[in-house]
Order: sequence, then C-alpha cells, then structure tokens
Amino acid sequence: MSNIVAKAQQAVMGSQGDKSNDLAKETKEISDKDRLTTDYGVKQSSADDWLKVTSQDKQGPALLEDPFARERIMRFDHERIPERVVHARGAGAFGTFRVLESPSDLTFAPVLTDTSRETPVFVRFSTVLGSRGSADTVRDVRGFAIKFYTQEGNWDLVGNNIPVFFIQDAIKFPDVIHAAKPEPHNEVPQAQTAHNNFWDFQFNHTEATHMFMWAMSDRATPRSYRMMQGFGVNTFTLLNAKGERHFVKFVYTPTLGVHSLVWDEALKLAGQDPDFHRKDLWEAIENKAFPKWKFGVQAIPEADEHKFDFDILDATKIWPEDLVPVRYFAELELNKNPDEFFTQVEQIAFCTSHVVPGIGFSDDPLLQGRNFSYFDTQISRLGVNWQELPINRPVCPVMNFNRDGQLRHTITRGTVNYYPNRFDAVKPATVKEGAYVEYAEKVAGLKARARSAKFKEHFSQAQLFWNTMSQVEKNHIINAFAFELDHCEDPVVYERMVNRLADIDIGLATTVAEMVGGDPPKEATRPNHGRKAPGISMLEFPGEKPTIMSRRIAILIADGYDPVAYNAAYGAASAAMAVPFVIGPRRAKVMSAGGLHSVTPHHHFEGYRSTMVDAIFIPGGVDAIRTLSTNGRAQHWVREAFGHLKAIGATGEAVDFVNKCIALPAVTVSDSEEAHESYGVVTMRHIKPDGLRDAVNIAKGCTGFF
Ligand code: HDD
Repeated sequence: MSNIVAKAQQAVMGSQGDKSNDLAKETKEISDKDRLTTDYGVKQSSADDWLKVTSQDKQGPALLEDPFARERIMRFDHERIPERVVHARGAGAFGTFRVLESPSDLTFAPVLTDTSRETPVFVRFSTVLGSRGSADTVRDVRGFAIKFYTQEGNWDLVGNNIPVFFIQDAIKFPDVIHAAKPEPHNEVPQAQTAHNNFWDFQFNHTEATHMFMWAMSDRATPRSYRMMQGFGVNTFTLLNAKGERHFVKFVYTPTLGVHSLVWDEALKLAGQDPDFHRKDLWEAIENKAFPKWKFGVQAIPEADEHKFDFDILDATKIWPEDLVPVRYFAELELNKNPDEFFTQVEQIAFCTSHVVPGIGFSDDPLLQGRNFSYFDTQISRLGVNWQELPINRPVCPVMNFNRDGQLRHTITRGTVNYYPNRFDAVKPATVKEGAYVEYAEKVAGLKARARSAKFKEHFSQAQLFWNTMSQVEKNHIINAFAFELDHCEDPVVYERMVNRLADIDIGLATTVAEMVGGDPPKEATRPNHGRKAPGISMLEFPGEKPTIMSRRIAILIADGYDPVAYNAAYGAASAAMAVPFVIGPRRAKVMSAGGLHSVTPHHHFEGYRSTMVDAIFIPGGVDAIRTLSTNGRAQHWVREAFGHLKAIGATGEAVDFVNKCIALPAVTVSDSEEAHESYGVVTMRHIKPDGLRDAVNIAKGCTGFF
C-alpha cells in the first residue's frame, strides 16, 4: 500500500521545491510543427469553413453535424469564469523569497528561518474595486498577495499596499464593498470611490476614518507595483521552537522606494494607457530590472498584547514604528513573467487560512472572517478542486481522502478512501514529521456580538496619519477629497463628510469645504493629540539608492536633430538600464542634422504621451527645434511633463524651446555652458559628455521623488 501511496503522491506533487519544473510538466509550447486538432486529438483540415451543403454557384446551409465547428464555438461560449468579487483587475509574476538573517527567536517556520532556501513565490498585484478590464491607475488600494510554495505546503500572505483596513469585523465586508463598487441602479462609476455610496458608508462607519485618509493619500495612486510597500494588514502570530508566541504584522518595502503618480497623471493614464501598471511590471522583468522588497515583521511578545492604547488585533490600526520597529530579515524578488495570463494570473487563488507550521492566526476579527471567505469564493470562481490547478498546487506531497467533485484531476490508486482503514494508509502526521499543531491558546468569555473596548476609538490614528504627512502630501490629500466629494451629488453626503474631516483637522475640513461646499464647524470637533509616527510618510522611502534603472525616458526629436547629443543621451540612459523611447513626428526615418544619421522613432508625438514616461530629454538641432516649436503636441509634451514634476533635459537649441514651453519666471533655464538644474529642468547650451552624465544623474534624483 505504501508504494501505491508514494506513486500517487508523485503524481500530485512537483519536483520538490521547484515550482517552475512543476509547471513545466503542464506547459505546452506552440510551434510551426504543431497541427491543428480537436480537443479529442483528431487532426482538423480547416479552421476557416464550417461544414456546409454548398456548390460553386449556391451557398447552402451550415450543418449542425460538424463536430469541429461545434467544439470551437462551444469552447468559446464558455471561456469566461466569474471574475474575483473584489480585486478582479490584476497582474502577477513569479519570484523568489530568501531569508537573509534567521529570526529563529520568533518562529521555527523554515520558510522564514532557513537561510539556505530559495522559496518560489507567485505574486499577484491588483486594484480592489474595478472589473477585470478596468484601468490600472485609478485611485484605489492595491492588493499585494504572495503565494509561497514552501516545502511544508503553500503559505498565502494576502496583503495590501496600505497597512490598515476600512472595517474591523469581517461581517461588514459585503457592506463596505457594495458601497464602494458601482452603484446598484446603474452600475456607475467603474473603479472609483468618488461617488455617493462610498462616502455615505465612510461617514456611517467611523472606524473607516483612518483607512480613508490613506486611501486619499498618494499611496492610492502608485507609480508602479514595483514601488509600493506591502502589508499583511491583519495580525498574525509566529511560534518559535520553545513554544513562545509573538503577534506580528508582515511588512515588505521596495528597494526602489515608494513612489506615486500625481493625480492628474493617474487620471490621464486611465484613458491613455489603462494597462500602465501591468506593462510596467512586465517591461521591468523582461529588462531584467527585477523588482525587490525587503521583507520583515513587527513583532509583539504575547505578554505585551495589552500594553498599547489601541487593540493590536484591530486591523484599522497600525503599530506605530516608534513603538514597534520593523525587523527586516528576508528579501522578495520577482524575476519571471507568467507564460499565460488566464492559467496563471487569473487562476491563482489565495487563502488567508493557508499558513504553514510556525505561522498562525490571531483573534483579529477581520482575519478570522477572511479565513472563511477566501476558500469559499474559490469554489464559486474555480470549482471545488481549485487547489489542483497547476498554479495553485503545492510543490510538496499532497495526500488525503478529499475526493471527487467537479473537475477532479488527480487519479489516486488504492481500495480505500477513508481513515482509519485496515491498511493504516494515509495516517495523520506527527509533530516530528512536520504536522501543523494549533497553538494551545486559553480562551474564556461570553458569546456576544461585540468587540472589545479599545476597538471603539476611531480617530486617533487618522490624526496621527494627517499630522505625519509632509505639506506636499497634505496638499495632495486635500485635492483628493476635493475631487472625490465633488463627484458626490447628494449634499447630505458631502456636507456630512466635510464635517467628519473636522474630527481630524479643522484646516483640512475648511479647505475642502471651500471647494466642494458644506458648512464645517468653526473649530475642530476633536482635539488633536499632535503625535506623529515614523514609517507613514512616503518621503521616508526614497529607495535604497537613486536609480533610473527601469525608468522610461522619452527622447524628443525631429528632422535635423543633433546626433551627438541624441547618441550620448540614448547611450547613457541605456547603460544605466533605463528604457529610452524615441518620440518623433512620425514612426519612419528621421534624419539628423548633416544627414549622416537617422533614427526610426518608437512612437510619434500623437501616439504616445508624456504621462507614460518618467523623464524627457530633447537634443538640440536648429531644424529639429524649429519643427518642435511649431508643433503644439511637442510643446504639450514639455509643459505636461513639467506640470507632473518630471525631469526634463535639454541641450543646444532645445534650451530655448524648453524655456519657452515652460515660461515660468520662477524657473531659470540657464544659458550656461555648464549643466544647470532648476526645478528638475536640466539644461546645457553646449554638450559635453560629462555634462550629459550630470543630466542623467539629476534626472535620477528628480524621477525618484514624484
Ligand atoms: Fe480580501 C481578495 C486583500 C479583507 C474577501 N483580498 C483579496 C485579494 C487581496 C485581498 C490582495 C486578491 C487576491 C488575489 O490576487 O487573488 N482583503 C485583503 C486585505 C484585507 C481583506 C489586505 C484586509 C485586511 N477580504 C477581506 C475581508 C473579506 C475578504 C474582510 C471577507 C470577509 N478578498 C475576499 C474575497 C476575495 C478577496 C472575496 C476575492 C477574490 C478572492 O478572495 O480570491 O474572498
């Protein structure tokens, strides 16, 4: 019998620890050697014509008897599966998780302690509210879910890019999502929080106050999935070999820094390039600019659970980093794009309930509800055997007596499918063999539909967040509220919300009210404690070192461009692993000054937009600049890039062109022979190779910050 079990196990598992090999077994490559067949393997002679009764001069009816045509149409008719009820829009990639320094005082989980391991992972990023086809850059929370294919089973860490949540108790999830999704009568608006129902709910649920401050901040308009932090949000537990337990929050911080789009860019990109984030991730991985995150935890010993003025099991609260610092000990790298979107990114399915020995849950009421919801939703989305799908199956052995159901895939040999059985087959594992054992937590209390006292305080951390923001971040938050509440037509909604803002900051409330209407109180309705905390302002995360690696740089040219400046800039950007895009008046040969060189631009001025790049560079050239000066769109490129705080470089005749486009007295575009930088505009009359390097360096710094 054990032989049979071993064989069956082999059929289910991949080669140990290696998810790529496991997936390779199910992956087919298309080639010109392939011949078209039906799903049942019979070769087909035509993919163009349905079987018909026909003759040369008369077209007769199509025949229902044609099994080939019927199969194609039937398969097509059933291609769609339900999209995720939230987080429907997303992108994903494979990667690796490595432990750099073992936190064995916190946990015995090998995935978090074994420094010799490389655990394969799949990460799916997402927006929350939009449908599968919605735009990437909308204002929204981003999902950041990691599936760790560990030797001890799959561990799913289903996090977001914001460390807190709207609600404390999972029972409210349907309400917060219904209120945020398109309204029920007309299914409007798509992928937006800017509507009556969302803000009506926020007002009626004071516990959402902290979270909506984050959602109105620049965190909700990331520049790239690669430039977002990730947070497990809920409170988990780690168990060490001595049996000691810590409460933990998982944190992952990108080495590229935390950066956002400005709102105007995000709005425009939603139309100009709805796949902006999806493409950005793909492009970076293809260019081998592998995104990386430092991975760590905030940990609180079990004995200290009640030492804080907030409940550490409340998902609407952060653990301020001055009280509980983050301890980084591992790194996460994404290094391989998926082969096929549907079978990998769409079919991947996460469950917060899936943890491995050494990692556990807490009594966080949001987490406990989530632990029910995820498995359940996968059944309706993918079917009960969803864990057998290639992207979801573990790389370690799987064996049990869960059987049958729709689309059961595994064939298990043996005459019994229950335990205990006369063969002693498929016995429960011992602790030594790696069994998951629940922590023996002592629980006592009365059953009640209630939350503990500290869960009732809802404003303190909303103020903490606001107090900590830099002035620039505050301005962006004010503008976000002004935009959102302006989209609420019902005065009850925006007037009440303006009042609610006075619970956080009276300046915020009055400034927003001036724009959207409403009558806020004259004074703050709640005293501000004045506290700030580290780890909240994005400015604290500029990145490990300034880099233009994987940043897009547009080089604007026209006939007569200066080939020396062009080549130098293109070369410098490529050498720094940035992604240069040449933009010209047409996607056909553009001749340099002197006619010795030519370039075929990647895009033309109308086909691409400044929103899609991080910086622009314009080489001089008398004729080229004459053309750009009479081209409204080329001027718009410069103005818009400047308005979005992007680095702009110009040499030779392009200096005057940029100067004219910007035309702001505060910005001095220098006439200097040397490289000169002002407001992120880098200019040089006469180029020198060194000066260009300066320009690229300055561009690095500038693109890093906005
Ligand atoms: Fe959730 C998906 C993150 C609360 C119920 N959630 C989902 C995804 C992420 C999160 C990243 C997408 C996973 C993927 O890429 O497939 N959710 C969170 C976070 C939460 C949270 C960080 C708060 C701490 N979620 C939450 C609650 C419930 C759900 C309270 C229900 C009680 N979430 C779901 C779901 C989804 C989901 C309906 C939809 C698709 C899926 O699970 O697989 O079950």
